[in-house]
This record gives sequence, C-alpha cells and structure tokens, in this order.
Amino acid sequence: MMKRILITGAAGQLGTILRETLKPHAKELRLSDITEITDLGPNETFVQCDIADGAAVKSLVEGCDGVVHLGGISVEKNFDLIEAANLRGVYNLYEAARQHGQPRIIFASSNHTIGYYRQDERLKHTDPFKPDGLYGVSKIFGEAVASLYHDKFGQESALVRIGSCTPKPENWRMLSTWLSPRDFTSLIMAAFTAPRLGCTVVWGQSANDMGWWDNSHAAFLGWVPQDNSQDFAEEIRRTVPRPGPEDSVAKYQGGVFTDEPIHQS
Ligand code: NAI
Ligand code: 15L
Repeated sequence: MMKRILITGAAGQLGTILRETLKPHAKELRLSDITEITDLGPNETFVQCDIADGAAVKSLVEGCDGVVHLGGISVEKNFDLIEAANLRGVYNLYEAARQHGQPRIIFASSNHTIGYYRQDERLKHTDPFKPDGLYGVSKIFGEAVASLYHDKFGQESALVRIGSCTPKPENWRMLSTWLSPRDFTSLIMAAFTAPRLGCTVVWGQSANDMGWWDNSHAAFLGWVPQDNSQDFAEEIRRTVPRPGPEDSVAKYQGGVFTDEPIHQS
C-alpha cells in the first residue's frame, strides 16, 4: 500500500475513473485540478492548482510517493493553452519532483505523438514520432522532459502512450486503441511497484487482437493486460457504421485528430 498518490487532472474523465480504482492502493489520494472537486471520499484530499503555476506545483508534490499526471489539455487546442498546461505544466511537475524526493511519475502521454502513422503500420516504441497536432507535440515535449530528468537526475517515469481509455470501446478505431480502466490501473500499479522503472515508454492498450503497438520491450514491468476489445467487436459491427477506407478515422492511427486545423489563439 502506498502512502500518498497524487493525481493531477483528477476532475477529468480518467481522473474520475482512477479515483475509484486506485483507492485501495494508497492510504491517501491527493487529488488536484484547476477545477474544484467537492465530493471527496474518506481517503481523498483536494488541492486546487493550475499546473502552469510552478510554486503551487512545488508544494503539491511534497509528501507524495507517486504521481499520476493527467492534468492538462487533452485535445487539440491553440498553442497558448497547450503551452501553459502541457509545456509549463510538465516542466513544473518534473522540477517539483526533483526537489521532493523524486516520486515515480506516470505521465499520460498519447497516441497522438504518432497519430500520422497509417493504421496498416505496426509500431515499436523506438519508431520516430509523427504527431498529428500541437497536442501531440506537447506530449512529445513531456516525454522529452521525462527522459532528460531521468538521465540527469535519475527520475523514474512511465510514459504511457494511451490509446483510448473508456469503460468500453465505442467505435471501429477503438478496437485497436482501447485501454480498459482495469488495465490502466494495473499498469499504473506495476509501474509504481516494479523493482526498476527507469524511463519507460508503454503503449497504453489492452490485449486487443487488433492492436497496432508492440509492448515487448516493457515486459520487465510484469504488466499483463487482461481485457480485449474483441469482446465488443460484434456489438460495434452491429451498432456503429463502418467508416470508409479514406476517412481519417480509418486511415490514420490518430483518427480524426489528423483533420484538425492549427487553432489560432
Ligand atoms: P480531461 O480533459 O477529461 O481531463 C484533464 C483534466 O486536466 C481536466 O479536469 C482539466 O480541468 C485539468 N486541467 C486542464 N488544464 C489544467 C491546468 N492548467 N492545471 C490543472 N489542471 C488542468 O482528459 P482525460 O480524458 O481525463 O485525460 C487525462 C490525461 O490523459 C490527459 O493528459 C490526456 O491528454 C491523456 N490522455 C487521455 C486519453 C483518453 O483516452 N482519455 C488518451 C490519451 C491521453
Ligand atoms: C487522446 O489523447 C485524448 O485525450 C482522448 O480524448 C481521446 O481522443 C484519445 O486520445 C483517442 O485518440 O481516442
């Protein structure tokens, strides 16, 4: 059992799920978000914080023995928004961790770091980035900061390139990209408890028959995903119209993010 896990972005979609699933794994969940959370459970505390504020992030991280970093912009937006939350935010977090005992960090990276690969390509974690927008670029920046703080200071991180984490897969693309909340939770705990974590990229995907990404390099973490989108394939075939082969959602791994413009401030 861990003493105190910090979840940034705890008011968001994944934060709300992980508050429940991580509850048994820590004496305290320290929740943080720019948006207030009021429905706190018995082992939860809340600190309202804009992660672009370096001083606030410094005190946020103090006393935590693990960080799940979800906070920030989670879709394509203009550069000013992305710069504050995803560039400054991740730098602030790694600086704060450096000054407060280097708790392991689970960084919620994204498939949009590689979104312009085609869906008929199979990727290793060492393949070059192909971001599909500024959001994807910001996650590459986050991965680079994690790598720097590992090599310079020994900070350990899991860089989880999440596909699509929802209670169940919702469309044809998610038959490849789905990460079940149960598998994300077991991945987080494997990364917190493995004897060595280093700075390891992990594709955030369940054991999907139709997956695109090779996680064999991360087997040493002992994480074995249990869920498979195939269990929902029949339901999706029946209820969701199949996109045409030239639609971005069927062509590129990043799906519709490749259709986004560069948003202006
Ligand atoms: P979300 O948008 O629902 O939650 C993000 C949270 O961050 C929100 O509650 C928001 O208020 C907070 N936030 C935004 N700016 C902030 C700031 N300046 N300071 C503090 N908090 C701030 O996103 P979701 O879906 O929960 O995703 C969580 C993380 O996982 C994000 O970093 C996202 O990029 C990443 N991710 C999620 C995927 C998914 O399938 N849900 C897939 C790939 C990556
Ligand atoms: C992401 O990075 C987003 O945060 C999430 O909202 C989904 O769009 C997901 O990727 C996806 O590609 O399905």
